Amino acid sequence: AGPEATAGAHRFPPGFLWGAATAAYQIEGAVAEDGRTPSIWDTFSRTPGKVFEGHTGEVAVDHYRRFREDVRLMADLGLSAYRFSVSWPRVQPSGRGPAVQKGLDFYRRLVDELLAHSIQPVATLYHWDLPQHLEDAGGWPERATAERFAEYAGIVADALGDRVGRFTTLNEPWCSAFLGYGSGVHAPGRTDPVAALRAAHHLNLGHGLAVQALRAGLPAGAEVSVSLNLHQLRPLTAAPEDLEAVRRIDAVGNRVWLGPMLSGAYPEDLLADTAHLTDWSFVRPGDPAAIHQPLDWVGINYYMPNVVSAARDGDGSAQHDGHGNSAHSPWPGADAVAFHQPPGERTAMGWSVDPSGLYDLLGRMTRDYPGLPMLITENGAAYEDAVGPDGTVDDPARTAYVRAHLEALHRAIADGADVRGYFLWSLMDNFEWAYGYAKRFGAVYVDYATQRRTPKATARWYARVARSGELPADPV
Ligand code: PNW
Repeated sequence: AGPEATAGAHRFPPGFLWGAATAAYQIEGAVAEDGRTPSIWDTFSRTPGKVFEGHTGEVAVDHYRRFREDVRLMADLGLSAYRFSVSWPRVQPSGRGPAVQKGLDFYRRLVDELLAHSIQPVATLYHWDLPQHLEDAGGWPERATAERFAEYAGIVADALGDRVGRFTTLNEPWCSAFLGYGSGVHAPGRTDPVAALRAAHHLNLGHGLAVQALRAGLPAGAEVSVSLNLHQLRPLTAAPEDLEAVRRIDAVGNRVWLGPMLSGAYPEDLLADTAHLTDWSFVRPGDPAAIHQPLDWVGINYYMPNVVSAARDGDGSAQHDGHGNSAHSPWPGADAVAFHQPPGERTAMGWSVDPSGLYDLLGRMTRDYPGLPMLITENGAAYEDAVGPDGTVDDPARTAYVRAHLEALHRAIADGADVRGYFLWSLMDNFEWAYGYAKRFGAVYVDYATQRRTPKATARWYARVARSGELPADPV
């Protein structure tokens, strides 16, 4: 069929948000500027052996100083929305007590610049940069951290509520709890399954208390949500033991958040799977109700599906799940499970490229939580980019990845999923956590020696999509 046959075939709903996303520690740098104190990621990245080649976010992409240039790049990309995170230790350096106005002023200036370019801000309160002071007091395994988080949420609501219309509380609490306190591949690098489960509960509680603080402090009509990295799971075979492996990973990967946040209770099977580790007595009687707050939508971060089975002789277990190398599992209570790499295309992260996982995940969410709007708050891919002799960056694999996922998203919407926007991860190359600067997810290439920004071919393609509201008929 010619272009006539397909023109308009992939048109997105009116008002659909076309965005890109970043996170404070991955882009800002300026870690000791204007009263900011260290976060757990400053400490972790300065600890030898934790991050690739000892990279840190000390300079990152210098966004704290270059934000005006970066907002211009967003405008060139045709973005109608931008998702960023607020650095807790920048606005409340000790993790408690009064706010630092200079820190808040940075976000006020950033948001004003966005609004001047007609780009709608979406602010994430917590993208993994816990003030080190709070980790020293016990971190997320302690209840007090959830209470501190709600106070911080109130500060941000007061400071930005007059100009930011959409907030999310936590980014990917699964990573915070289970990579941070379970497998230890993320900050603070602890490897204690009970601490990880306690962290999960106090992240849930922090979310619920923060939603309440945001609602109390924000003008009517402000939208409040959370971003979850839900794991789209496939059994290796239809054998009952492989379906059981899927159930276990779904419990500790997905329903540990979806249950309390959206249904008001922890799943019984999760409590049973982890009963040999903890009796969950850290969950107090009023907690499920505190966590179960109405949300305006749910943010979904999707990169790849996971194929799992019961562990068989000779299988490694948690090493093969794409979550970094650790002898310690990020799946407490689901020990005898193996992760499998399906054949086929992979990104530079080794993550498989499979947009049908996004389609399936959105179908599941639509069935399980009818009427709940969703935003794709992250989706994207790392590839080995290089600046060509003519000064351009050609990244056809990334463009194909994004296009294929947008086609899957379009199909999910056509089949009834209420998805209101899509945020590409990431606006620009940045500090990719344990991988340092070695993995590039950006639509915009950053030369780290000079901080020079160069939009990749994907950026130009995405600008066409964002401006027209539809996928161009030509394949890439
Ligand atoms: C997300 N996993 O991280 C984060 O929200 C971003 O900050 C990050 O840069 C991006 O995805 C790319 O990695 C993840 O192990 C880190 O499944 C690890 C996993 C998932 C998401």
